[in-house]
Amino acid sequence: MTTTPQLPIVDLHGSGTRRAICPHDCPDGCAMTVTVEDGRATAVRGDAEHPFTRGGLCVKVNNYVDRVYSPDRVTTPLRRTGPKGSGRFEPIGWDEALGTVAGAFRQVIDEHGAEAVLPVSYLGTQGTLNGLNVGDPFFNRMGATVSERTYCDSGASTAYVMSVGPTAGVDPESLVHARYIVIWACNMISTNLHLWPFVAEAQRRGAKVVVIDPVRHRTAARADWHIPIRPGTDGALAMALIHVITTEGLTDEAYVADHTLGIDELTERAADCTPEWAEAETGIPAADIRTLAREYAAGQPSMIRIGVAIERHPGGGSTVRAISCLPGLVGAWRRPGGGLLALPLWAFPVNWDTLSRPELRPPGTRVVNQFHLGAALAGEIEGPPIHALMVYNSNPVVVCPDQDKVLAGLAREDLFTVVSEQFLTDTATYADIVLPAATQLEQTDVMFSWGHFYIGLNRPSIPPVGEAVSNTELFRRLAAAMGYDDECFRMTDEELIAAAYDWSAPALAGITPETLAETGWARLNLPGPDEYAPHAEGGFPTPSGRHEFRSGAAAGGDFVLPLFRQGSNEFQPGGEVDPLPRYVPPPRADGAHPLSLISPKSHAYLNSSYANLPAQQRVQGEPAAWLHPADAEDRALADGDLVRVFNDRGEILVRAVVTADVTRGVVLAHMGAWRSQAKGQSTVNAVSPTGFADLGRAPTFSDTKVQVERA
Ligand SMILES: Nc1nc2c(c(=O)[nH]1)N[C@H]1C(S)=C(S)[C@@H](COP(=O)(O)OP(=O)(O)OC[C@H]3O[C@@H](n4cnc5c(=O)[nH]c(N)nc54)[C@H](O)[C@@H]3O)O[C@H]1N2
Ligand SMILES: Nc1nc2c(c(=O)[nH]1)N[C@H]1C(S)=C(S)[C@@H](COP(=O)(O)OP(=O)(O)OC[C@H]3O[C@@H](n4cnc5c(=O)[nH]c(N)nc54)[C@H](O)[C@@H]3O)O[C@H]1N2
Ligand code: SF4
Ligand SMILES: [Mo]
Repeated sequence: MTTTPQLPIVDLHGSGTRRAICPHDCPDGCAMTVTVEDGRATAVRGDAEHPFTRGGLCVKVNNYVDRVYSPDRVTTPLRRTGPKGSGRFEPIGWDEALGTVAGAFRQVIDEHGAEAVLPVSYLGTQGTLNGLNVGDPFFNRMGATVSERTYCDSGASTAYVMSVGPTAGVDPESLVHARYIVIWACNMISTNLHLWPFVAEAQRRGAKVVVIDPVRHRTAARADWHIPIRPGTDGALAMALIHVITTEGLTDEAYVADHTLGIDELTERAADCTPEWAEAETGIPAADIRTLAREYAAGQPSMIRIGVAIERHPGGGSTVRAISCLPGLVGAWRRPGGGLLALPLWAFPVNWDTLSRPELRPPGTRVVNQFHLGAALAGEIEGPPIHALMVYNSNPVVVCPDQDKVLAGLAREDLFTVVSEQFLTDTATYADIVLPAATQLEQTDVMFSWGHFYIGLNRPSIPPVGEAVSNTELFRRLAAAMGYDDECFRMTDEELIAAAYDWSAPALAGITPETLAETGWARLNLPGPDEYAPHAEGGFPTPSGRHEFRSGAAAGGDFVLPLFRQGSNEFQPGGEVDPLPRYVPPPRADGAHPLSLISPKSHAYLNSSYANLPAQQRVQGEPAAWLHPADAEDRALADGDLVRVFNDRGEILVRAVVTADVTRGVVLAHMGAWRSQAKGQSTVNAVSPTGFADLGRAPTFSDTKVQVERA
C-alpha cells in the first residue's frame, strides 16, 4: 500500500476547465473535459488528447450536464408516502433517513438474522471506489446474504481464464495491425464506439472485417462480411472452425507445439464437427464456414473480439471455450493485434479483496445470485426469507430477469427497501427510503477500463447537487449509523485510492494518484500498441503456462471470479466442467413459442440509464420488436403494428418493426427502456429466463423462446 495521496483541492465554486472520466459501464472509459462556470457545469466534451476517446463522447453522454441537473434528479433523502410503486415521496433529512434505515436493518437482524438482509448492486458507476464493491465491506460485516452479480461477462471470463488465464490479451489499440478481424456478437458502433476507428483503420490498411451476429446492425452494415447466425449456435460454428483448421493443416504447428496444451484431444473432439453438421445448427452454409476458417487462419495476425451476448445461452461457456482455442491454433498471438479481445481489465492491478473485505464475512454466509431476486423475494430460496433489501448502482426492475416476480416481491408490505439513486427509477419507486446519489461530476474516483489500457482519476468538478453523496460517503454514513467501527469504514476517498490498487505493480510504474491528478489519465506501463504481443512466446497465466485447449483449471469445477461477487474465499465451486470445449445446443423452439428473442443493448441508453431522459428517448424511439418479413407475414403483421411478445413467464406490448436485418426466426427487443414508458407496463425482462449458462453462472437472456401476435 502506498501512502495516502495528497490530491490538489479543486475549487468547486470557480470557473474553468476540469477533467473527468465517464463513469459508465462501457468499455470505452472516455476521458472528458468539463466546462465549469461559477460552480456550474455547462458542457462536457471528449478529451482530444486521450488516444482512445479522441475528442468525442457518445449519444448517451454528450449532454451529461442535462443528466446532472435534470429536474428529475433525486436531491434529498425521500420517504415513501403512497403505496409501494406509486412514486409518492416526501423529502426528509439525512439524519432521519439514516436512522430509519439503520433501525430497519437492526430490527430485521434481531428478528430474522442478518441473512434476511439482501444487497443488490451492479454498475451504475464502474469507478473503482464507488462501483462494484463499494457496499461489500458493509454487507460482509453485517453478515447479510451475499449477492452474486454475474450479469455481465462472468461466464465468458470463466471460459477465457480456463483457456488463457487472466491475461489482458490484446491491446485494443493494436487492432490497427490486425489483418483479419472477427467481431463476434458485438454491436461495436453502439456499445464500444471508440474501438471502431481502430477497426476502420485496419480495414483501410486492407484487413477484412467479419461480423457474426443474428442481426445486421450498424456495425454489421459496415463490415466486409456479415454472417447471420441462429442465436445460441456459435459453439457449433466455433467447433466447425476448429475442425477445418485441424483437418486442413491450417494450424501454426510450431506455435501449437511450443505454447499450447491438448491439441490431440481437441482435434479428436472436433473430428465430427464438420461444416455440414454446423450448417444444420447455425444456418450458415458449409462453404462459408470453410471460407471463414481458411481466411481466419491465413490472415495473420487475426483477431476475434467477442461481445457479452455470446455467453447468454445454456452452452455459452463452452462456446467461449471453443472460440478461445482459435487464436492458439493459428498462432494469432505471435504479433501485435492478434489474439482474442474480451475483457482487457486484467491489465489493471486492482486489489479486489481489499475493496470487498471478504474476511469480514461470517464463514458459510448464504449466497444468492441476483438473477434469483424475484425468487428470493418470494421466499423460494433456502434459509431465512428476505425482509430488507438495499439497492444501489442498479435498476433491477429493468435489468433483472423474471420482472413480474421482482415486482411482486418489491410490492411486499413486509419488505423494507432502501434505494440509493440519482433518479426515481422503476426500482426506486418501490422504495421505503430513497437516498440521493452523486453523479461523476460530484465525486472522486479512480477509473479502470475494460476496453483499453488507460487508468484515469476523476475529481469532482462541481459541488454536490442538493444533498447527493457519493457511494463511498453513503457507506461511511451507513456504517456509522450501524455502529460498525472497523478501520475500513472510516477510510477517506484518498485512503481508499491508496488501497484500491497495487501502486507498486509494474503496470503502474511511474503512475501515482498525484501524477494522475495532473494528467487526468495515463497509459499503463506496458509496451505500446505497436509492440504489445504478450503471448508471442507463450507465457500464459494458466496452470501449465500454455494456451490450454484442455483446461487444467477445469479440474476444480465451475467458478465465478471474485470480482463478480463480494470478494473471494470460502465459496464452493459449481458443477463439473468438461476440460475440452464442446457444443451445447440451445433449447429447441416449441410450437407455442417458436421464435428466439434476443435483447441486446440499445443505442441511446446505457443499460437502463438515460431511458428517462428526453434527448436519448428521441434517438432511441419507442420500444419495439424487430421481426423478419417472413415471420411477420406468417402472423399477418405489418410494420408499426402493436404486438404482444410473450411466453409462459410474461409478455411485453411493443411496436413491430418488420425488417430483413434480423435473421428469420429471431425477434429483437432492445433492453433498457423503463416500464413506466412501456405500453403494458413491462419490459423485455418480463419474458427473460432465470437459468444459468454452463460456466460462471452467466445469464441466458438470449435464449428466450417466444411467440408474437397482434395486440
Ligand atoms: N449504447 C450502449 N452501449 C453500451 C451499453 C448499452 O446499454 N448501450 N451497455 C454496456 C454494457 S454493460 C455492455 S456489457 C456492453 C455490451 O455490448 P455488446 O457486447 O455489443 O453486447 P449486446 O448489445 O448485449 O449484444 C451484442 C450483439 O450480440 C448479438 N447476439 C445476441 N445473441 C447472439 C448469439 O447467440 N450469437 C451471436 N453471434 N450474436 C448474438 C446481438 O444481436 C447484438 O448485436 O455494452 C456496453 N455499452
Ligand atoms: N434482457 C437483458 N437484460 C440485461 C442485459 C441484456 O443484454 N439483456 N444486460 C445485462 C448487463 S450486461 C448489465 S451490465 C446489467 C446492467 O445493469 P445495471 O448496472 O443495473 O444498469 P442500469 O440499468 O444502468 O442501472 C444503474 C443504476 O445506477 C444508478 N447510478 C448511477 N450512478 C450511481 C451512483 O454513483 N450511485 C448510485 N447509488 N446509483 C447510481 C443509475 O441511475 C441507474 O439507475 O443489465 C443486465 N441485464
Ligand atoms: S458511455 Fe462509453 S462511449 Fe459514451 S462517453 Fe461513456 S465511456 Fe464513452
Ligand atoms: Mo454489461
